[in-house]
Amino acid sequence: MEIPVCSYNEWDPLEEIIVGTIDGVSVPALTHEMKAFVRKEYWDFYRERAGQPYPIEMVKRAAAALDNLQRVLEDQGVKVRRPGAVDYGSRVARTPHFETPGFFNADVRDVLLVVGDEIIEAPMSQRCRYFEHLRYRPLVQEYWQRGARWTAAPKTSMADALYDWGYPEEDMAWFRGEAGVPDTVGPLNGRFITTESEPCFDAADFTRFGRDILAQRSQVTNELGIQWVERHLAPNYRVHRVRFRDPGPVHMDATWVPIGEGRVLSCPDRPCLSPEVLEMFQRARWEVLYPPRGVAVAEFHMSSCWLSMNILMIDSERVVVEASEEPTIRFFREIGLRPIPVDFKDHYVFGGGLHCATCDVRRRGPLKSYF
Ligand code: DAV
Repeated sequence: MEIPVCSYNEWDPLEEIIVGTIDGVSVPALTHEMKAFVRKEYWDFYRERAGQPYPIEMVKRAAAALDNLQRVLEDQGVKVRRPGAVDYGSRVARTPHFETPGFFNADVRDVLLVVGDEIIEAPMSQRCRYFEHLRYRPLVQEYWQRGARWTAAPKTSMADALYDWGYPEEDMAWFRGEAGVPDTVGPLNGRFITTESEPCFDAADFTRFGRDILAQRSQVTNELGIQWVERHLAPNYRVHRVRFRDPGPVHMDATWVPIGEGRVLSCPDRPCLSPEVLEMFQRARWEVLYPPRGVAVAEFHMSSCWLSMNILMIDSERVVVEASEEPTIRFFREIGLRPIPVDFKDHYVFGGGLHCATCDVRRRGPLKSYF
């Protein structure tokens, strides 16, 4: 039986991918942990509309962007799978520990971590995303029935103890990639919105380089979550902790982004602060490249302009990039890549770019040690 799932890195030739679906999204409540995620200028929007649908035009445009991405990928010879639509209406998610109106965005990369032939469902940490894995279950089960491995990491309870309730609101005002952030702010000072009461992680805080996987302690991933992945994947994979100068780290895929064997993009606003990791890349003669700042004109409710580097490699030559990011497109041409522009900025409002909204299922290439 041919294994339907196999991917070890972010750049081997892509054969099959999941593209997220946005239908059924509703405005999440501005819970404590979401304040470290949503830009302050939008807090009132989330306070006033929690549980309601987003403006229909906003959803339609994002859905069209996702459909368009599917077509572009298919034109490049990639098989695309989509999760089915869900209709949870304005239903409230209720567990023994909390209740909250839902969210369900399209960012499958945060929810599923594919390592080799295994699909790991991330336990997440934001209450509005508690049930998000359910959207992918029919697809994941199908892959499992065809021979893939399927693991659900211990589901985070998201009880009150998971959150640092004294986390200063003024620290939440700093946004990812802002200049001039004092060293005393939250994560820069070792303080995060999530505690260590139980393991939690989002899949997008892990970046795969064959046998080596980088892991970031962030607002949504804690040290226990990293330990869970580390011990689960040992001894076949080595997990390395990495830190960046980021006052609100959430996901690594607009911060440290490999584009092929030997080359990684580093966000100029969020330099790597881990000497051991930098040394590991230097020793293996990897080139660290600094892309230009994003320029897309879009509503960034939950992310920064650096979604420009949240790209998707079809192989180590073809890079799918947002069509309005002209400086980034030029940059890719200059370093010898073949950019494939796709109009995707209408999806940015829901927090994710081209990498966030997708999840590799199969890339052709062996498991290797690059370091
Ligand atoms: O730059 O705001 C975006 C990554 C979201 N999944 C940023 C990080």
